[in-house]
Amino acid sequence: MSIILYGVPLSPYVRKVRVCLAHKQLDYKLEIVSPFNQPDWFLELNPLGRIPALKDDELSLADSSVICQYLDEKYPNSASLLGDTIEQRAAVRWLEKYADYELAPFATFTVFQQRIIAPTMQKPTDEALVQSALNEKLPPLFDYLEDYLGDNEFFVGESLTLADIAVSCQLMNMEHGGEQLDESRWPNLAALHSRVKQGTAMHTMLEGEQKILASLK
Ligand SMILES: N[C@@H](CCC(=O)N[C@@H](CS)C(=O)NCC(=O)O)C(=O)O
Repeated sequence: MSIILYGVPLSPYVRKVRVCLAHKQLDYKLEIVSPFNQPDWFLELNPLGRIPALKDDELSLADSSVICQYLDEKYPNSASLLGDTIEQRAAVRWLEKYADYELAPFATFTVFQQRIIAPTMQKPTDEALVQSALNEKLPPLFDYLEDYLGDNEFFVGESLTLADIAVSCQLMNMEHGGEQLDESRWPNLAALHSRVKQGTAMHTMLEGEQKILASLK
């Protein structure tokens, strides 16, 4: 078995795959490919030019959801991250999509992008855009997740799934952008994020991410 993951650690989608790989205790090599101006060879792995992509021996895959589902099914050596029943698996897919396509535009592609990435490209931070994401766009999305979660330990079932990981990965980028989830307003969601962050799979890689973040600043 030889797994290569292509991308950068600060991408929430790359982080999702890394947490999944760590959960499955799979060895892999992280080959750094930036989301900007990828080399031509990378477009053969993902013609859309987005990270992450993954190679497992002869197989190459793109898209974090596709990759995580593949890893879960190919290596059933630990508890499934996809849910146990058909109903649970549907709920996990919904919440993962919600995180990847609804939270991401604001948590990652606005707060993180504007505060951390834009300055590295000599572009000014559009703080009005950040404030609109924080005050108008994200709160209703967090309200929905807070209600969905209730006082359960995990979004779906009794153990960690890709739903928890995907949501937490987006919150992590918001945090990297200097914004914590308000725990007085969304206490269950904040507690879930904190649990996922402290889990060994995520915890071990956050130290490395903090170093990269410090170097960018
Ligand atoms: N749905 C994709 C989203 C991946 C994605 O948007 N990655 C960003 C980096 S965080 C990227 O590569 N952006 C470059 C681009 O869109 O050209 C996934 O889950 O893998």
